[in-house]
Amino acid sequence: MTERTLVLIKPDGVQRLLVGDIISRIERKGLTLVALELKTASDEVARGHYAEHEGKPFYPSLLEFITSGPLVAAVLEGPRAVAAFRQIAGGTDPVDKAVPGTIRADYALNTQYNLVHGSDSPESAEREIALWFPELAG
Ligand code: RTP
Ligand code: MG
Repeated sequence: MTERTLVLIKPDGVQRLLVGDIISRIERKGLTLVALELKTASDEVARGHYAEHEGKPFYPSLLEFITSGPLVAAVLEGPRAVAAFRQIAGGTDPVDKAVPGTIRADYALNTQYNLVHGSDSPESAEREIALWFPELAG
């Protein structure tokens, strides 16, 4: 059964010229790009996207970071797309958790500036796709 996931290449990935590399990894994994767009997150979209983290100590700096410049938003499709993208992204902490060979382990040092976001469940994916690509929701 096919599944969709919402991916962001965060502003650090755009600034560091890693967009091509990250998209290449997605394509090599076999996930299909359904939507791909350069966007700058409004405060409203950022708050909606990271609502689950409201109140946590890192929330204000997370909002500032995610709205700090252009990012790439994408919808990927494929079997187990949610887990498949999180596998190639690696764990949240790029040093302690991400396994070598993953995007975060290979290119990041810092838990905040960890280059990519991937939905954490099919339900989150539905919600996030509706937020970032309302024309695709449903
Ligand atoms: P994401 O939502 O961005 O895909 O990352 P994730 O599921 O691996 O991690 P999550 O717990 O959802 O955290 C969301 C993002 O918040 C930043 N963060 N900073 N300073 C910190 O301790 C901390 N913890 C999380 C990261 O940018 C993380 O990806
Ligand atoms: Mg998350």
